[in-house]
Amino acid sequence: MQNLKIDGDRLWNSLMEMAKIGATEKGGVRRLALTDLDRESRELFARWCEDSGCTVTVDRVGNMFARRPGRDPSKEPVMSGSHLDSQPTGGKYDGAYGVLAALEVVRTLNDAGVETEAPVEIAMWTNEEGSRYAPAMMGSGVFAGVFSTEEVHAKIDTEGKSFGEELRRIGYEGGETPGDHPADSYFECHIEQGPILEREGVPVGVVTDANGQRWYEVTVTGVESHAGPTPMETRKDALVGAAQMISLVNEIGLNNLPNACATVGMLEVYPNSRNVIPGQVFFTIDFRHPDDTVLSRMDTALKAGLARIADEIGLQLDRHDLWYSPPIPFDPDCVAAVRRGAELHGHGHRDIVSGAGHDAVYMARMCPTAMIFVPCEGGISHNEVENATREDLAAGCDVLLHAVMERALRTGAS
Ligand code: HGY
Ligand code: MN
Ligand code: MN
Repeated sequence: MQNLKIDGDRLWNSLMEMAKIGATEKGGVRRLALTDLDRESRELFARWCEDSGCTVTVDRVGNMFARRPGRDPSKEPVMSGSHLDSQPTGGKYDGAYGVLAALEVVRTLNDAGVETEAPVEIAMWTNEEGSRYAPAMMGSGVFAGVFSTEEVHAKIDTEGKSFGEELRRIGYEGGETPGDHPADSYFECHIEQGPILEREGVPVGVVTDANGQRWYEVTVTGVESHAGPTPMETRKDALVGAAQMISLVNEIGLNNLPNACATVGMLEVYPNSRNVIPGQVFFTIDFRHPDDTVLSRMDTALKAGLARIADEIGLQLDRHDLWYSPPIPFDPDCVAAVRRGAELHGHGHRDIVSGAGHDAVYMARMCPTAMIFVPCEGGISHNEVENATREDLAAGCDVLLHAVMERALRTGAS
């Protein structure tokens, strides 16, 4: 078992093949959840899994599972996977690496004729990104019982298309009840999406914890009027209010360093005409921190600050607390298996906390879970220039192979 290694070229070629689906001119991918491109990536994934002897099932929110049988079908599967949907200006590796690294583990086990005790199963989660349909980690969230199938199906995108109708349109509303699918453990490979591993020259990140997140949607309403004759002192300018609120978000992030992150990613101005004082502004807020107490403190400061600014300018404030995903520790035994995999394969490694959310965050509620990070160039992700090296991607996949085999070859009660 110890000297078994994955085929790095095959993994790389699969990544490049998958990256053709939704490829953008700048070298990234645009493969939004539940679009025809999502369907195309699912079909390629399913074909590759079936070619590798797996049986593919789909649940009611489109999560896909490709199971490689083990000697004992009564044992719960050792799962590994990630997502294939991307950001609008996403990269080739965010998500796809975790799905295709899991497939490479299956292909390697097939080549070596390894029969595991427990089944090995690849998971492909619907709408991890939360870009077209918010919040993020939606498919794994339903699987973990955080969201209901019905509430997720009812979500609508900016064009008014519902999750459920789009899922049916692409043909991926399966019959399995989400979460009715026990698992022994779950491992996810992912690029770090931050600068630490590259900066330290370390190829493998042993992910011990994941940040907590709080997402908000804010609508500020003032009075739209003529930009010319309306005196400054009488204005109720929604954009001036939003601008002060956006500065507040940034300030809250800076006041909670070194681990806080605070981002306004979406902003819509109404009526968005150069000579009309904006009457309404919509924007989103994304807070992150590994310590729940600090995340709560950021939440309190935000709510007080938004109300103060709205009051000072005489604006109506509507704040929707969209999503809260608490910080989580990953399973010590699975984390140790990842560390052992790195050591056995002679790959440098260091413990690291995930700044990004991942499906593993919700799988950690269902079974022992851990993650494996590899560096990405400049720490850049959610950007079409996202890049990673063939060697690092292979190193992370070797570690995944070890962790999966360690769990799936165990005999006796799992
Ligand atoms: O937002 C996140 O952390 C993830 O990319 N969905
Ligand atoms: Mn991702
Ligand atoms: Mn992402």
